Amino acid sequence: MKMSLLKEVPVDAFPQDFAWGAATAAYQIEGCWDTDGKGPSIWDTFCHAKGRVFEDQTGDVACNSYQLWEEDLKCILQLGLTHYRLSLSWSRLLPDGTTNYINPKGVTYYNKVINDLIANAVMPMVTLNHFDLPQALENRGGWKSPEIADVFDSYARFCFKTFGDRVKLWITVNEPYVCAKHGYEDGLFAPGLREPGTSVYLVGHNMLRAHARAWHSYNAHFRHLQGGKVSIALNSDWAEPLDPSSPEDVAATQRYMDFILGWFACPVFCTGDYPETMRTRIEARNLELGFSEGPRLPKFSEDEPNPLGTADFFALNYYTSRKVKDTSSHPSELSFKGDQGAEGVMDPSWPICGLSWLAVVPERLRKLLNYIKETYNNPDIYITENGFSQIGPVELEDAERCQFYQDTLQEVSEAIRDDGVSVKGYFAWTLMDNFEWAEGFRARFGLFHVDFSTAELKRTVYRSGTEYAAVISRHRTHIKLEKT
Ligand code: PNW
Repeated sequence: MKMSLLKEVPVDAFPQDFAWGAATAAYQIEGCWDTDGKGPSIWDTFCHAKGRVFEDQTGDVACNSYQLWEEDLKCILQLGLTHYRLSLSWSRLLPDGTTNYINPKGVTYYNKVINDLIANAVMPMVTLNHFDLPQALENRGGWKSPEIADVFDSYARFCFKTFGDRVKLWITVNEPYVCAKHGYEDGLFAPGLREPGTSVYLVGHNMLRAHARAWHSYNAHFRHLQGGKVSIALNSDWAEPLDPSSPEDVAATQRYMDFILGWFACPVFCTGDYPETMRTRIEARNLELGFSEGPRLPKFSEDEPNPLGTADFFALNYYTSRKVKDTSSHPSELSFKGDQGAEGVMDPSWPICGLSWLAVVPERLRKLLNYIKETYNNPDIYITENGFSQIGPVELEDAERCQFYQDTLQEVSEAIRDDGVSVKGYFAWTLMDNFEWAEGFRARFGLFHVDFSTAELKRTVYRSGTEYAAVISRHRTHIKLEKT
């Protein structure tokens, strides 16, 4: 018997109905990119163009979850998850993105997944869009086009109507920050546009509009029948000043948070508008750079639903942290970073796991949870993603990842018990190794390893998977004892 590394997680700190989950996303796992009537998404197009992704890898096959769903289900059951977060491929359901044509095979696939989960007492949390916008919509302007809110709303209603009798937890859009910044500012993600300082805000705005429309649709037409909850998944670093005694760094740290988390959380949870720091900085920079082509940061129109109040819980994706220094007086071209006027750096003492941006700082999750509690009026929080990547040789004995989960869950337990943060669930990213976007398959986040070298795509549990399962099982036992 090996010593368990996760044995210290104090399971009694977690509420009885705590959601123990793992998450995935359609493009990262499904494969079958053009099978059974699926339409292409912007990630199909992006990966098929050369030079975008590590070694020109693609999600054409990925984990082949479209055909191997039952293998995924076995993994889910082996972990003993209470919840599983998946995303729907919009263009598998609606090949051209609109409800003009519904692909019956897509509906059949997701019905099977959802039914199998429920038959096994695993609650699905379903994301409507996790980066993979239908290409047909991109051809009409994609997230830059104002009409996208309407099209998204129709898609969302279709999903609520089709699956909402069984799905009670919905995420409209995954990480609007990453989608807008990587997709339209830096060009690292699909659709690969580099339009610094402009499109990023427009895209973010339309994602918020789309989200708000979908939430209102749910609220007006489905909530009373289905009784579910709808939110939007926001990613955020935790930030702290590089030099805590410098007022400039302290102010830059707040801007850093406002330009990542506040950008979306402030409109939805606080004021119905963007953070003041964003408006002020962007207007000042317009003057400075002589930019006069309209407001870069759009205004929310009075003629449509405002985003304020359009989330039934707070969905947080947390990976890493930064020390922040002020760069607001540095000369810079029109860009998001220039507007932010803050630069995040890593503390040299922080270990890096796999990916260069991913400093491992689990203890800062507790700080971020407290910040959300204070700033956004003590919402119920689901940690909808959090994980640890491996690069290089496969190590099934992933002791470092085990330590990471131990430390992280310890922090979450303290946030719940000692700080009174209302954390309702935790979803490990990710169920199994998969297509890690521009990094291809080289960065592995899985609780299960997937052998991509053969067509069987065999799933094998990592030690971290076994240990996560043991935590969940201890929590279940604890509940039973409490009830007797
Ligand atoms: C999230 N960054 O994306 C996504 O929701 C997942 O699909 C993804 O696999 C996971 O995190 C791990 O990367 C991110 O560069 C992608 O800071 C990039 C960044 C953050 C999150």
